[in-house]
Amino acid sequence: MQNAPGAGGGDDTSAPDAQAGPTAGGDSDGDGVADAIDNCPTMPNPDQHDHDGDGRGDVCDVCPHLVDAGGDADGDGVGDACDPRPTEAGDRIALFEGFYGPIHWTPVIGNDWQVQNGSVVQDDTNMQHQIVGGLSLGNVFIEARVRVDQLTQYPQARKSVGVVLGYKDTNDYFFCGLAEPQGNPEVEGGRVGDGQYNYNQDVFGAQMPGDWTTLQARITQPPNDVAHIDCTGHRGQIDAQTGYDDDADASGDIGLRTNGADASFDYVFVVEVPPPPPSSLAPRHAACSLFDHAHAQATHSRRPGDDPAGRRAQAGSIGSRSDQSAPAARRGAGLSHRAARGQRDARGGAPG
Ligand SMILES: [Ca+2]
Ligand SMILES: [Ca+2]
Ligand SMILES: [Ca+2]
Ligand SMILES: [Ca+2]
Repeated sequence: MQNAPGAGGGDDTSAPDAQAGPTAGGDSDGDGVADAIDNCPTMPNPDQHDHDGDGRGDVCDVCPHLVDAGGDADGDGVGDACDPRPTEAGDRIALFEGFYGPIHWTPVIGNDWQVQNGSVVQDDTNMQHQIVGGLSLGNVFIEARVRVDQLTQYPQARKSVGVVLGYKDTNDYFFCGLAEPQGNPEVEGGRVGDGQYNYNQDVFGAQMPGDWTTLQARITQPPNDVAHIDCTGHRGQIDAQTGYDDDADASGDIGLRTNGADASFDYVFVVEVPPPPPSSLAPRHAACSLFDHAHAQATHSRRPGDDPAGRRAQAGSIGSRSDQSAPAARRGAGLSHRAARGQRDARGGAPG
């Protein structure tokens, strides 16, 4: 995932030489695009996709989802502008999906999704829908750009749109997304499987549908310790974040999810991060330091995990039917989050 070095120079007038790097008249990577106009001259990419339009093709762009200078200080292939640990090597881009054409993700809840105009779209507002990418990952950072287009017209139905991490089955996964449990959009992060979520009660300044929101989530789980998810949303000038701890396995697949909402996802970017060493829990809440690229001031942010115990009773925005069983099995510091599990909407999700 390194950027093409450009060695060999475009001014080489000799015949193409396989060892000389890109040449003006050659096609070093044999992808059918001449080096002089190939946006990844040393990596085959006949489609020339360049999602962020910065001149580096997706396959050789160290931050394929955002315009960057190509810097990668720790040399791990994840650009400085998007590296969860920009000065520590060992991270890797596990997935970049720009949704250029039909996708082959698996619908595990609800129906197939459609790719339209460069986004993957779920337009059914009547129920839950969830697709997963078919990856097996450990600790991950995931970013997705999403726009909610329409909500279910049932006022009492839960509404949420977000990314799925640590997916193992439809009863066991983490979630980070936008939700609108009481008419106010917010971010929430948590796990389906024990029914607990954290809610950022500092709301976004608009209804859930409308402009694009960037969601970022990172799961951190030291060996033999609790998993922590940081969940952040960036929308216009407003950031919101929350966090959640769970004594559960954070590894698994990644995916996308809607409930009671019509939404479009522009891209998904996933970095797999080595687990931290045991007992290196601090700083558990350092996620905001990851996210200072291309985003506005965190005028509405709050520390994840400091959600008071007395959060709203209407807890269940995600609406999985499975999230109302199984007692919480959480421990450790910062686990003061006692969502009103038993009071969530027993209907579970949108009508139907
Ligand atoms: Ca190429
Ligand atoms: Ca690019
Ligand atoms: Ca880029
Ligand atoms: Ca890096």
